Amino acid sequence: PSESFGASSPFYITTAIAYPNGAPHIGHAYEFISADVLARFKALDGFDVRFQSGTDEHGQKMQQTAEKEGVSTAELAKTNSDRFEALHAALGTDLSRFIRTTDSDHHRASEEIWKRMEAAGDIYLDSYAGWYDVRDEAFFTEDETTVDEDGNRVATENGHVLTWTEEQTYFFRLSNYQDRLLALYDEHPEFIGPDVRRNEVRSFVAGGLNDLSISRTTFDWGVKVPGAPEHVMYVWVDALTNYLTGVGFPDDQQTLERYWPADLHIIGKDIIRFHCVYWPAFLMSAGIDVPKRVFAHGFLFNRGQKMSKSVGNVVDPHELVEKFGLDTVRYFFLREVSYGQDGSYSAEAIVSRNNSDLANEYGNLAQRTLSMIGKYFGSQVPEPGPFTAEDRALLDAADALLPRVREQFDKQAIHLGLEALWSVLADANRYVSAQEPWKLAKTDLDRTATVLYVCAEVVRIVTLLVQPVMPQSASTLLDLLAVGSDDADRRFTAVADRLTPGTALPKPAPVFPRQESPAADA
Ligand code: ME8
Repeated sequence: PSESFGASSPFYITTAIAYPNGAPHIGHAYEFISADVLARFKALDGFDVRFQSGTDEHGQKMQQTAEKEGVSTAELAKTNSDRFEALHAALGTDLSRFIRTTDSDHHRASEEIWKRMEAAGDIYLDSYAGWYDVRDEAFFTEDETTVDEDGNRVATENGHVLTWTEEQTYFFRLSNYQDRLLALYDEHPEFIGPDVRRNEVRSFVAGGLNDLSISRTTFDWGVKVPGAPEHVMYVWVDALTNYLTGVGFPDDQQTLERYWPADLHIIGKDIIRFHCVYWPAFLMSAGIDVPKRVFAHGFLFNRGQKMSKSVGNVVDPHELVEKFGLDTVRYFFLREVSYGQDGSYSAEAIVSRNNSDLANEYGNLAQRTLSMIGKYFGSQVPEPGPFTAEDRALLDAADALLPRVREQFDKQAIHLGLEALWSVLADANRYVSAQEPWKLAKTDLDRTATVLYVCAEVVRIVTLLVQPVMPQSASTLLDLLAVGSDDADRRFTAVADRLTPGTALPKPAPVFPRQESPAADA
C-alpha cells in the first residue's frame, strides 16, 4: 500500500445496489442505515473505511417499467437513482461513492471481467430455454417452479410469475465451480453470515450446479458483450461487478490492491445465491480474490405484514425520519431487530423504544448527571475522591464495553452490541438510585463529587460507543461533556481517557426528548 493512504488498515464495506425502478422503501433504508453503522464503527475504531452503495440500473425489469410509464429507460433510472441518493443524504450515511451501473467506468469494469472469464474458457454460446423471473432478474429450472391457482407458472421460492424464454445466449460454466465453492465455504466458514445462511448455500451448491445463462438478446438495456454487441450482459453479471468498479478495477491498481478483496458485502436475504454462489465463481474464473464476508440481513415488515403497494402499507422512509427524528429511527431499527433476522416496525414500537431506551434510560441519566453537576459544582467536572467498590464495579463495566461491543460488531451482531451498552446504562441508573446524590449533596459534597464523576464517565463512554448508531445526538452529548471535537478526541481510543476535573461544561439541555404515542391509526 502506498504512503498516501496513511497507516490505518483498510476496510471496504458495501450495500447491495438497488433497482431504481421505483422509489426507495423502508427495506432499502434499513440496509443503508445498518451498513452505515458498521462502516462508522470501523472508522471510529481506527480503520480507513471505504463505503459504497448505489443503483443497479440495467435489466429487463427497468426496461419494462419504463415502457409501462412511458419514459425512456435512462430517464427512469436517473429519476429514481436521484431518489436513492437523496435517501442516503437524509439518512446521514457516510458514503465514499454512490455508484450507478450506467457510469462509464462501470461499463469498462464489466467488459473486463467478462473478457477474463472468457479467456479462462468459462464462457460459451448455446441456446437457452427456461423460466425467467423479471422481478428478481433470476432464472429458474423446471423443478424450482409450480403452477399457481390461476394457472400461472411461478417460482416456488418467491411466488413470482415467470416468463418462458428461448434464445441464443452466452453461458458461464458454473458447473465447473462446485468443488471450489464448497471448499471456500468449508475453509472460510466466515465467508457467509449468519451461520444458518451458510448451511443453506452449502446444501444448494452440494446439490449440483447448472451452467448459467449470462447474456440476453431480446432487449438492449445493459452492458454490451465484448465482441458480440447484439448481446447485453445478464444484469447480475454487471451488477455484482459494481463492487470492483468502485475500487478502481481494472485500471487503478493502487486503489484496487488497497481495498480489494472487500471486507464485507451487506445484502438482504433474498439475494444470497447471487452473492455467495455466482459472485465468487465469477471472481475465481477471472482470477480475482473473493470477498472476505457476505452478511445477509433479514426483511423488514410493517406490523408483521409484507410491504406492498396493493396493501397500501408502503411507508416513505423520509416520512419516518421527519416524524420520529433520524437518530431515533436509526436506533430503533438496529435495537429492535436482531441483525440477520426478519423484523417488524410500527409507529407505536418506535415511540416506545424512544421513550424507554432513549428518553428514560439514557437521556435521564445524562440530564440528571449534568444538571446536578451544574447545580452543585458550578458546571465544572467534579474532582472524584477515592472510589468505593460500587464505583469501581460500574467504572469497570463501562471500561469493558469497547472490547465487548467490538466483538459483537465484528460478527455484525449490532443488536447485541447495543444491548451491552444499555445493560451498563441500566447499571448506572440503579447506581444513581442507590447513591442518591441529591441527598448526599446536603451532607457530603466530596462523596457527591465522586458519584457524579462516575456517572459522567459512564455517559461519556457509552456516548463515544453509540456514535455509529446516533451520530447527531452523540455529538451533542459529547459537546455537553466538553469532549474535544476533533476526530481524534472522539475515536474509540478516547474511551481510555478520563474526564478532567475542573473542566467547564456548557449549560445542559435534554438530548433525547420523550415522544407522544401515535394515534391508533398512525
Ligand atoms: O436486489 N426489508 O435490488 P432491490 C429489508 N439490484 N431489506 C429489503 C427489503 C425489505 N422489505 N426489500 C428489499 C436488488 N430489501 C439488486 C441487488 S446487488 C449487486 C444487486 C433489500 O432494490 C434487498 O434484500 O430489489 C437488497 O439487499 C436491497 O434491499 C436492494 O433490493
